[in-house]
Amino acid sequence: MPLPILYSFRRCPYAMRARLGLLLGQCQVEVREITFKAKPAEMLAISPKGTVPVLQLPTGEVIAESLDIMLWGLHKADSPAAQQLLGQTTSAQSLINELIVQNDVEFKPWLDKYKYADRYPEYSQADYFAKASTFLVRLEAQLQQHPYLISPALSLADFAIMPFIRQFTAVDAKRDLNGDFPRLMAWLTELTSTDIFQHAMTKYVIWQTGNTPNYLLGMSISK
Ligand SMILES: N[C@@H](CCC(=O)N[C@@H](CS)C(=O)NCC(=O)O)C(=O)O
Repeated sequence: MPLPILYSFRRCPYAMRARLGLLLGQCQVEVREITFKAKPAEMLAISPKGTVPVLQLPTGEVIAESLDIMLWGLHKADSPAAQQLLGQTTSAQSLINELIVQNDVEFKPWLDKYKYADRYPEYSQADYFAKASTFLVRLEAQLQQHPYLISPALSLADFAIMPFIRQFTAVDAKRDLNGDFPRLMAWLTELTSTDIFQHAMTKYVIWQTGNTPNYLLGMSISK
């Protein structure tokens, strides 16, 4: 039985969240690491927009949005653990969705401008930091209420958002964010220390037609 194929890029936060979702959903997929300089024709043929991640199912269906890949993986798992991650109540589900939308629509564009401030001279890097921080303030407030973003238990929101907070902290690794965002920084350290994240960050050689396949195997959350 052929496996789904995931076109991925190790350092892309969207691809990271997709890999995490597939791991959490206990899905077994073939991973094809790409390079942006030479995107594989096989990937462009199924997803001409050319972004990663892209998941190609054995049925031919193509999922080319990271959040949809996470949702596919978790719905496929159909387990109590996956249900917990997806949110047990409609209010949990809507908070998960709201936080992820704020991450993707509002925070990520400010993060990109903060990271590449020299390309956006309208404002200073400090201004972009301040704009992006609005979201961090909200996450810090969430984490004051419980250990994870929406409740005492991990959810899709934690895994979908964490790669972007990690990217934000890496822009200026010398900047200490523990003073302003102590809970968020502890949360980030905890999540990036999990086996599942370490597994999601496995290094693969760039895929080429005919390569020996690399597989991502599902796993449960452990530290
Ligand atoms: N909305 C997409 C965004 C994916 C995305 O923008 N990925 C970036 C890498 S982090 C990409 O593939 N960019 C294409 C390029 O740089 O050529 C998703 O959630 O999957």
